[in-house]
Amino acid sequence: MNQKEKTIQFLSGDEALGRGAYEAGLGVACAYPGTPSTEILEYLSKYSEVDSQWSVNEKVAFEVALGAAIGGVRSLYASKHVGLNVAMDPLMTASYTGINAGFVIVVCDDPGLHSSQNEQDTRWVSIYGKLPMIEPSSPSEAYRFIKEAFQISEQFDTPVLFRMTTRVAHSKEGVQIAVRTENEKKALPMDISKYVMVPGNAFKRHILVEKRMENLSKYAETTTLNSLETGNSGIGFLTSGVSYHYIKEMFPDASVLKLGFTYPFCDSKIREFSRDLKELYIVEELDPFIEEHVKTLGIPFKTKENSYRIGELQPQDIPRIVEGLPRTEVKSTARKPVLCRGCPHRFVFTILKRLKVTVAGDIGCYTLGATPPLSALHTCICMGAGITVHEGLRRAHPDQKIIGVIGDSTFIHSGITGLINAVYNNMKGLIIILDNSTTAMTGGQNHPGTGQTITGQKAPRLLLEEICKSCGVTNVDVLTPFKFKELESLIRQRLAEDALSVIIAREPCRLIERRRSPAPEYVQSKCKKCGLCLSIDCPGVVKTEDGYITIDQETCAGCNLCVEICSPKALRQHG
Ligand SMILES: Cc1ncc(C[n+]2csc(CCOP(=O)(O)OP(=O)(O)O)c2C)c(N)n1
Repeated sequence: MNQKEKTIQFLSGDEALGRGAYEAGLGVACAYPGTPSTEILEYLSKYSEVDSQWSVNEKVAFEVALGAAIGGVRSLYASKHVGLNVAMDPLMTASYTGINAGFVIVVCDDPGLHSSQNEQDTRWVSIYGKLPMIEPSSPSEAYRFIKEAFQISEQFDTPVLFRMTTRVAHSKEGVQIAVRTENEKKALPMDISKYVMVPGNAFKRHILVEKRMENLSKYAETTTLNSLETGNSGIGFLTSGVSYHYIKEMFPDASVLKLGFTYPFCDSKIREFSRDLKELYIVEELDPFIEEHVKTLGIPFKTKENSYRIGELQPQDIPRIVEGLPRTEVKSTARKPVLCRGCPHRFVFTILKRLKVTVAGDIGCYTLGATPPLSALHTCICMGAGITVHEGLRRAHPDQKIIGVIGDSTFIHSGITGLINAVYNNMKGLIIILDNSTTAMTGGQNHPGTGQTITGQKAPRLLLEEICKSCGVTNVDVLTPFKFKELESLIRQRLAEDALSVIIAREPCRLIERRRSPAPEYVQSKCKKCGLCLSIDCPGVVKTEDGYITIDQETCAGCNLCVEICSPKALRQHG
């Protein structure tokens, strides 16, 4: 703690975790952005003692952090839940090698799909990967538990999974902070039998992994990460994570066993807890992870019915679970997500809609090209799939007009291998890289194509056009989507050719370049009420009650896309 720092700080769960890790002597931190985990690295990057990086994807982040831990420095990996899928290959074997200095794998789940493509429950990875799992329920626990995680990692020679959820990651709390402890760097390991996972070595390591799980089970019985509160109502709750706070809010007199060390389970403690209760309830968000295990212990309990497996738990769900009632349908009042005013992606999707092509999409702001009235993006599976699913669709329908789209950060993350695959396997078609020179979806992080590191230092700038050419694509064009007509005719031309082409639609995100031009002029007498200008889904073009439109001067960024597509010429560029 430096002298200027306050001892109590108001921190989000992500920041508190970062602070705790920093104080635990963290040396290397690697991540690829993803909501709700992004702020962990953003926070850590302000400490010069921590070598922080945005890695190009989660597998790379995992391996760099693991390498540093094997090298003898406390290290941390962070990603969102789906990011861990990308890193699963090294994860499964890191469980066998173990570590040299502490290694914590932070993964942030997103119950309720605030910003994700699925709702997977990462607690299962602890069983599959044979790794301990820690689960804080609040920012102050994230701060305290992460320190413990490094100790467990070193004591048991294991990577440790550390699961956050959106509510824990993004809620804020006053956290009492302390000073950083410097750890002595350990020597580089030369232990071939431990770190070279050829079958003979891996077999022996697997035996040790099973032994480690037994030892961790014993540890689970005594660790203070699992906490017991004895109430006086005869009702007891077995829970983990943020559900604990909802229970306390709704049933303050109940007994609660909160699992902060979620896996392996503390069987004796659970048995003892349930013994004197009139009724045991298991309350957990998403999957029946605790529930399935408690069934194997033969302990009777009550729990939520299946409708609660979907979506985030709310405090008001808890009484309904106790009363055995199904979940009430949550009425969504969320506003419709829309591309920002002046967003360059809107130009591309307006063209694609006009061309009536099938578009294999990917994940980023541009996924909003799928929302009506644009409705011009037809698949979105995972990062990188814009290129590979394009190939699959074309293999299924070689005669159809199919285009693949992908963002710049996503192209570097996992699009390049798909492009090499397409070239190698003689695929034809058109890929459009929507290059807004940032990772906009997660708040505008740098990546190799921006020429800056996480701390804003200059880095060699990766040129996407050169990468595409090196992959073997011969038709590579770079064009700003603001040259609307040129871009449209280039797309038409490339679509008609019997070749594989890449068009890089390059224009910086409006949130980086806050450039605004005057709003266009609207001549109502020329307006045919055809609705073309409304079809681009721009928040600046507003339909009036009499069927005409008005340009919202406050909202309009002056991109003039509406001018481009207004065939009656009722809209014209200002001045
Ligand atoms: C495996 C995985 N990691 C991270 C994310 C979170 N995420 C979604 S899209 C995206 C990148 C968006 O950047 P880019 O491709 O440049 O598109 P933009 O949003 O800038 O249009 C990220 C990091 C994710 N969904 N999946």
